[in-house]
Amino acid sequence: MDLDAVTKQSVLHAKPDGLVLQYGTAGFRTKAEHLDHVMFRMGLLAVLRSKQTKSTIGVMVTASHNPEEDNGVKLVDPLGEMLAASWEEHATCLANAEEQHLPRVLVDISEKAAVDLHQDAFVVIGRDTRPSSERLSQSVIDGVTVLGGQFYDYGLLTTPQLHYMVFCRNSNGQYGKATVEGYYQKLSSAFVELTKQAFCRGDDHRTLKVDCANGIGALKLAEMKHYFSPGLSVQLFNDGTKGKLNHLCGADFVKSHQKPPQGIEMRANERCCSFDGDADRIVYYYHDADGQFHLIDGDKIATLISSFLKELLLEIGDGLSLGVVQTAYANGSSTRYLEEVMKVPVYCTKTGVKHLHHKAQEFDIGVYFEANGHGTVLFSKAAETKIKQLAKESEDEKRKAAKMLENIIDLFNQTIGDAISDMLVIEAILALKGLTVQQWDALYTDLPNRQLKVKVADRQVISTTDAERQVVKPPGLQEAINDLVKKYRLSRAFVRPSGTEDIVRVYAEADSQENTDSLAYEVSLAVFQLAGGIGERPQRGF
Ligand code: 16G
Ligand code: MG
Repeated sequence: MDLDAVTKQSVLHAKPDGLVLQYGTAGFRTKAEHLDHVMFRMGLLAVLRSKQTKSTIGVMVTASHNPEEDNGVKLVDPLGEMLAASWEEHATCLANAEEQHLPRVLVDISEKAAVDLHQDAFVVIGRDTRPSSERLSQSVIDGVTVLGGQFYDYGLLTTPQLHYMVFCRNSNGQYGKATVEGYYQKLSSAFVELTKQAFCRGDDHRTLKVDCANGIGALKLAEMKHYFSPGLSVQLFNDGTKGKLNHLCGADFVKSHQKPPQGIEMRANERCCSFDGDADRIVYYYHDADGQFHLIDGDKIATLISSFLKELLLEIGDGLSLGVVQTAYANGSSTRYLEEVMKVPVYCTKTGVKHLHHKAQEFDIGVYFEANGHGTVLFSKAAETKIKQLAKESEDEKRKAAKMLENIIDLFNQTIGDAISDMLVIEAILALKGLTVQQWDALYTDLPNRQLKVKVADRQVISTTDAERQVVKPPGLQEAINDLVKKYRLSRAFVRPSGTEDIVRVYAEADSQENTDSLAYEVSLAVFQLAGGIGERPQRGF
């Protein structure tokens, strides 16, 4: 390591005095103007991680659903997964080191992680459409270069596309070709193959309206849509030509406000969906004939997908295990439906894709979705091998099911939730089952729910256990929540410190919206009183 060169370059990417940032649930995220030094340093870190793993590492510049003025960065590990937890700590140390300590911190990390400094390093870089992203990705490149790493800059990519590229490169192309074209081809040929039956039945031309959050998803879907037409035609809205990124649109807006985005024309009973700003989240929705809005969130997506998979698994009858992974935010009705009606085992993990992803890896086929629309399906190597074998050898009906599963394996992005890939799977299932969006929605009825935020002096005073469903500290808070929950029917509530904002989140569910809102308010008040609330007290009726 040429530490003198690092010191010299680092001056050009100086850290603002006193700024402390943490590698959170999905990397660093804050106002773009504070991130130049972080980007440079993540370039340095990616080189060390690449040397240590002897693999290609990814760096993605995006702040997902956050406002356009923000930005962020996350590293992608060799198998296309999120960065390992021990390296998140290294990332935080490196980002916060004062200029004069930078060389020492680099040496420390290399020693602690036993990095072989003679090893070559290769880093691939992607970025979203934010105005600041191009400049910030140049700072990543500066960091990579000064430590002697090689790089390839993909330029504009969705987050899941970058994850895909990393995995392709580290699997010697076995997972697919590490180009945007390769991504389009892999997904669309699996889609076309899977839907052949449905589309030749005559219910061909299907249309879907997609709100692209004025983000990168619009560019990529516009390039890709010719690959899967005429079976499916997608109409893009909020494609970035007029509106602002994530402003009054996108999956996060639709899910949290439970209303349609601006800038989309919805007619009664038309199927619509929204991506978030970096296209790793998707939610569906529609207006019924009475003009009422219906949201189909990640829970209902997981239900549709797992019931389809379960049918195929019964058909091939090979004892492959299927499990569904959710978080505490999953609507109680979805969990009940999965467990009691579908008889599928359901597990709950902490919030954040990496937690769900790791749990899902325990099954032959692991379906994971957060209610907010992050999710995918993972197939174990053993399951994949078995399915491929059955698709070649077994008798007719079995083979048909195995072939479908084979296409589904290719269609799901196995590295991380991917709005484009999820959308294609959902569209394929709806077409094959001949389901309308209303029929899908009617699988179960969501319990009324409410999410609120509470400001406290230090959100770390709250610690939780049981996949964030129980508070351990401060004392008395869990007991207070228990007493409040008892007042209502079909009720549930939990609180957790946010991993991305300086607030505590409150979630409540009950038999009616009125009761849910009361419960959410009362729990917020308990947090405010017992966990050091600041500013205005929570108000009833918000
Ligand atoms: C991040 C996570 C998302 C999670 C959210 C929770 C990834 C890629 N993203 O956006 O999964 O739902 O954080 O935010 O892991 P919160 O901690 O502020 O509630
Ligand atoms: Mg996102």
